[in-house]
Amino acid sequence: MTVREIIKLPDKRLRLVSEPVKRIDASLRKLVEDMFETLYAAPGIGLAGIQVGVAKRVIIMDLSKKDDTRKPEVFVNPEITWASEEKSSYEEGCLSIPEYYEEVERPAVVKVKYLDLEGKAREVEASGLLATCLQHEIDHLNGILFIDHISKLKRDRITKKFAKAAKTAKSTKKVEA
Ligand code: GNR
Ligand code: NI
Repeated sequence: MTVREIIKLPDKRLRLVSEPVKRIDASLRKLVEDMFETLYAAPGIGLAGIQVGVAKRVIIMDLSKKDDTRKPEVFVNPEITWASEEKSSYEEGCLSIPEYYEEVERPAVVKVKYLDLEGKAREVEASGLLATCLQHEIDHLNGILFIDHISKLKRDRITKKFAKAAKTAKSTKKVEA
């Protein structure tokens, strides 16, 4: 198992629409293992393939509390089949937008169909943190980030901040080299 690098804003790959998984094979299982290693190292509660640079429709999650038994969950080709009218708001963060947190309003309850790692079709009705996290991760598969759900003013501020930081890092590297 290997911790992979998490790609961050302003990396354009975060805007890619990921491709459906065609076959659940050894390479997908290896990707999932590495994603868990990466998630636990971060640490975070969910991760989409594209965050480690792989544009496949796979997400992983572990909502267990610190020090509790781990509860790894894998969702292959997840699709929202129903979303409640009722909304709920949660303070979100993203490993690809480090150290930025903002309230995001989303449907409070969603039904999601997906395949498990054995290729078995499943459906879950999710509420609370699971609903939030599933929607956040499925957004990643469609090139959408949580900052797309906040005001343009806040989004532009954070986008510019990360673009500037990347530019500075690049010029610093040149001096070091
Ligand atoms: O670790 C994460 N925490 C989190 C908190 C609130 C709402 C969503 C998330 S997902 C995030 C990890 C991540 O960036 N997944 O894509
Ligand atoms: Ni994220």
